[in-house]
Amino acid sequence: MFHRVLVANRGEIALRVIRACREMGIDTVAVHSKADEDAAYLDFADDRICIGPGPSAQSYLSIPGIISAAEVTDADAVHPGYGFLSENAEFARTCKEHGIAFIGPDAETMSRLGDKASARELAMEAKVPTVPGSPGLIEDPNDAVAIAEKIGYPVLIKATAGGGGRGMRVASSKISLMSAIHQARTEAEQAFGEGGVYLEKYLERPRHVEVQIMADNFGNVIHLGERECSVQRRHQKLVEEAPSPALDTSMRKAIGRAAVKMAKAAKYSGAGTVEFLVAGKEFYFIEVNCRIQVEHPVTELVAGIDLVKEQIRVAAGQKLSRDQRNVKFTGHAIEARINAEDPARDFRPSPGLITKYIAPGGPGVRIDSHVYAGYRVPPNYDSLVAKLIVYADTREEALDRMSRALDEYKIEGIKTTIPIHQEIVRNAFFRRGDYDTGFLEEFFSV
Ligand code: MV4
Repeated sequence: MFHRVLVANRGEIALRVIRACREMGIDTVAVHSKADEDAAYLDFADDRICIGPGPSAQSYLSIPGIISAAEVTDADAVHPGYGFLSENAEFARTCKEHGIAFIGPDAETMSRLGDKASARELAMEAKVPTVPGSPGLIEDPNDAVAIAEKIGYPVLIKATAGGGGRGMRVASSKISLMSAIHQARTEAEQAFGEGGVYLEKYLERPRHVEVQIMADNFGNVIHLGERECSVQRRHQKLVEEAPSPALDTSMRKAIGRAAVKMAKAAKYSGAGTVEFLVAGKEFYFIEVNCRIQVEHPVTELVAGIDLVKEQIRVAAGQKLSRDQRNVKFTGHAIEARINAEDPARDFRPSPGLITKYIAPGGPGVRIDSHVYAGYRVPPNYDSLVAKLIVYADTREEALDRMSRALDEYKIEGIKTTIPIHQEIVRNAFFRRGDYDTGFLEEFFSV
């Protein structure tokens, strides 16, 4: 097992990783920027090291900075958390070259899956259902037109370097397709320095369902069930739940198997997420995320597994702690992302000093957060201040528990997303499980 893990992240996920390491008897080093130097969670690590003078995200994005920090602190592994360098193949490769274990899949797997068109091709090869569309990148716009006429408009042009909703363009006719390809290319070249685009049939208001997978370095792969992630705004998720109210038993089984098939085809190792769009009774692969995700706690609660500990174990060369038969799902979990944003003002960021902080508790309530009264939310990073996760035997009880926990939650000094969560959890459609990716825009005019 590792001796010392460098936690290459900040905020709640840094604390989440520190907690897992502490329980496993592994020393931790927390890195921090100057802007984060007073954050109390840094004291939970065994050691801390400043990796950047500036207030911006740059410190946490510096490969030389993080590698140097690992070397001077004698860390034998790096946990990248989510965001920042977590899906950067070059970072994973550099860690390896320096004899530091990267807690995640290897660089080759990450670059193959990080390229969306290439991930899609791999899914097709593995006979995992994909959205009808181009077999690979679009070379000639005339090929795209031919495909679009065959599958029918509207179609969606996606940047292969994109993902998470960036660099997409809908087209409803031949003319608009020609310009969509051109625009998507130009935009992708600008944003990612990679102009490759591919085409998919445009699905109207699909559901976003993702499957948690876990793999070791001996070819063993399991799934830990799905998460329903359709409550989002501008590609930022706000609520996630497990299991998905959209799936019946047979679809659940099929989507889990498809995710495992995809992970095996990619020779995956570590924790990952296979994303699907669900439309009616069909599901289609769209992307793989090569990291632990923000919403991983809902899976931990229903599958009874600590995903961060398991990531660390498999990165240290251990076999998966259980096989698929030993994964049993019970109950229902819901996560509400509490962001420092003002939902009444277009979710404008609301950083600043937290003057009062009372967190909910009691049965079935979990809070993953690094904040407290007296903590100043810096303006430079993403606005997540806490994840409120509830667990109960049934979905209905979980909804009531969430409602109760949100009522108990008192955060003053900054605006938060708590009020909109209270509305969502009481919304009749949401309570029925009758929602898709258009839900928030439709009901909350956000
Ligand atoms: C789509 C789609 C409709 N049809 N692909 C957006 C994020 C990226 N991961 C994939 N996305 C979508 N891909 C086809 N062929 C609609 C979306 C989409 C979406 C997907 C998941 C969650 C929220 C979304 C919001 C708008 C659009």
